[in-house]
Amino acid sequence: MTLKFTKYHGLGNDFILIDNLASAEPLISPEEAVRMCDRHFGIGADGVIFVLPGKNDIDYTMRIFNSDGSEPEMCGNGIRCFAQFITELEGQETIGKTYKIDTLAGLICPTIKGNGQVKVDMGQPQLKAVEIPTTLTDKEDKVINHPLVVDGTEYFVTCVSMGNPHCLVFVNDVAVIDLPKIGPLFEHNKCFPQRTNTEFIEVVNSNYLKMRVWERGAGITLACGTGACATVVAGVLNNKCDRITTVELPGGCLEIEWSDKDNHIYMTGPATKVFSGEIDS
Ligand code: ZDP
Repeated sequence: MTLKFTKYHGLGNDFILIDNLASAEPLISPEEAVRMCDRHFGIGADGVIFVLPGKNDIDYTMRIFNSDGSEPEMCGNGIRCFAQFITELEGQETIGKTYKIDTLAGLICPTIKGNGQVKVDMGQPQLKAVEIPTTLTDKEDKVINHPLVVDGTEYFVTCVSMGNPHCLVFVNDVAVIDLPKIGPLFEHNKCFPQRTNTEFIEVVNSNYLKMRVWERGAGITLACGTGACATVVAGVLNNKCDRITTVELPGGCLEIEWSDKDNHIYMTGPATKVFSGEIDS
């Protein structure tokens, strides 16, 4: 079968987008997604994203496979790429238009801002241990600045779910963190039954944070949208940043707002088309 695809990236977090509107199930299997994401034997990407039909008043449904074939609930950079790809499929880019997208993390609403920028209502963060999920504390309790020993070092972690799990760690200098070594030890730590994304964060000032990420199912990536949102939530909970803060990732910056009016998180950043093509699958 020949499959049409389009490559997009959000700050270097790159995805293969598939027009899957003719079917309610992804056109390819997780195993095929792993092959397509391979940077030597495939197209190369951090994940594959499917544009599926919506139900009732929902415009579209988004599903994602990570580069290891696992399926995350949500993807922040991915949904910006998704929104920009929809404008391409629809044949017009309406600035100010908001889409209702169904995800495994619930309803997520991106708005087209023009110049490739997309602002996304990412919904509310979940903070209870059972919602992350983590066994670090009692089910109903929050995990804020909680000790966790990994590889003999004691870290203080805050846990936030943006639909997908995040473990946030404030450090003095993100540059010295040995991500390939400790990232997997956080991801597969037994206190995270669904594994976890892990972000290391340096406070530059109260409205500017630097972050590096080890993603569940994808490893080191240049950016993580849900991770940037979770970073600002953790920063506010630990009195380290304002509710409106810039998060600098290796691939560039995202503007994040945790609104005190509706408790929703708003993320603004770019989605950039790279190329489109066809692959024999
Ligand atoms: O939760 C997970 O398994 C993540 N790897 C999903 C992808 C998250 C992403 N980097 C983002 O921007 O939120 C795409």
